[in-house]
Amino acid sequence: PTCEEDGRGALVVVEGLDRAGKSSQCEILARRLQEMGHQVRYVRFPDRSTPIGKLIDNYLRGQSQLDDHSIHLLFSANRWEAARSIQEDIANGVSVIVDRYSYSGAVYSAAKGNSNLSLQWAWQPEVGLPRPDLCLFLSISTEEAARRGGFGVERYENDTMQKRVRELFLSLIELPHNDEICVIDAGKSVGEVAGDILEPVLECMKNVDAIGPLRKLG
Ligand code: NYM
Ligand code: MG
Repeated sequence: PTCEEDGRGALVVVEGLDRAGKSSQCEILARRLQEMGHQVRYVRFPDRSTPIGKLIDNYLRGQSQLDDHSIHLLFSANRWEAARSIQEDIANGVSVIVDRYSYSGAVYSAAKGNSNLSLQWAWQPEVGLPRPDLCLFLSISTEEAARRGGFGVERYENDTMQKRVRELFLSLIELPHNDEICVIDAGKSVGEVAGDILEPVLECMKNVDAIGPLRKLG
């Protein structure tokens, strides 16, 4: 039995630093919602499986060099190529859980020390994409993130970058118009964080029909 036979699904985004536990939490969340009878799809960005995603994957693994603006626009294009199917799922009553979205897109590019990409410039290609009904920001200190395992080998996985990313995330989520952002203390245990996430997500899924149709990012 599904609970949203007449209504639309919810668009729920999970954001945060590398090693905040986003992917584990998205998997737990999607499974729990399915067990409760909801229709759910789990999507992650970058989606490395598409032709654009392969360019991104090569870049992140250091196999290619790209201009900062170019790679930024590829990350955004990777979301745009998925936008229609997300919209369709939502309209058909399927809730979509998204692992990283526009906030990561803007913040990581603007955090690059050697580029001059402003947060404002970096946000522009996101305008018009499906707007999340809820964004969960998994908040973790850079020290705790570092304790969870050594840095990976990909670009951006270093201390300086992570510190800047955290600051920019915090400046974004403090903007007054971003009322759909919910900050979660991701320093707790996996089980505790999963519990803390479930509540606002269920609340959001209950309320989406009052929100009306899926909105667009402005
Ligand atoms: N990243 C991710 C960006 O720089 N821009 C984006 O738009 C997105 C979605 O990719 N360090 C960065 C953040 C991560 C890296 O993501 C790979 P993941 O979730 O570690 O696979
Ligand atoms: Mg990562």
